[in-house]
Amino acid sequence: MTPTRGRFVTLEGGEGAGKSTQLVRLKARLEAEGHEVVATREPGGSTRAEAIRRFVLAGHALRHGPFAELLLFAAARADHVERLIRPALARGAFVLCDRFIDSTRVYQGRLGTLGDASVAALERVAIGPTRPDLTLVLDVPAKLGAVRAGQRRELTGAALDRFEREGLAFHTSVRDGFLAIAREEPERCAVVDASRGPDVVEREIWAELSGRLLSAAPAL
Ligand code: Z5A
Repeated sequence: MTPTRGRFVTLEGGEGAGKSTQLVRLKARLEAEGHEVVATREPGGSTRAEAIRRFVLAGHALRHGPFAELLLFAAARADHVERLIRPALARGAFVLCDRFIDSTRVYQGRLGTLGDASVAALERVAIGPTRPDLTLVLDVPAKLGAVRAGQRRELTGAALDRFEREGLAFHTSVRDGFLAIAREEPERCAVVDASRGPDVVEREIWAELSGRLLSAAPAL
């Protein structure tokens, strides 16, 4: 019997937008409704992709040029999709992914030097037909995102990664890039004002997800 396909939800936005925070809350809420939920992230999510994540975020890939970095994001994604995301969707699970194709479109495409065509070609190869059903774009002003990311670093003691070293102008362009994608694909993307408190943001995310996906989701 062909398994019922699950639902694929991605969370996107600039640093400090609250993606990881909301992913945890959304997972708990869906599980309380009786759904199987697989929470994952990019770059990463599979053993090989996590190894690539460490290499890329340390800035090692960029030393070999922006094309090498783009190829590594694509290689990580192909492995992640094949080993984790597709099997989970085939079981009928909800897959919640912290960043996915739109991060590449924004950071490597719109803000990079490679052009949209290379990014689009590698996206097709890496994901095939496995596209998000819903993308939640968590939107915050870049300055607020930077403050929040700084607070999180203070708590965790993590060092600045290759992207966090970029300045405010870069992160403002990141925000504009995500908003532009959401305008281009309104049927897939929902923009959520994430500058508000986490409970309000959680409620709006739930309203978007349940309105767009839940009535059609497989009951487990
Ligand atoms: N990248 C790329 O270039 N190309 C690609 O294809 C992919 C990624 C997939 C990965 O970073 C980097 O890789 C990313 C793009 C690039 N770089 N940047 N910038 P990451 O995944 O390690 O980091 P991140 O996505 O930027 O995560 P983040 O900074 O942790 O942001 P977040 O997950 O959106 O936020 P958070 O951890 O949930 O919250 C941050 C802090 O704010 C924390 O202390 C929370 O308690 C607090 N918080 C959260 N929500 C709220 C609200 N609503 N109010 C107040 N405080 C809040």
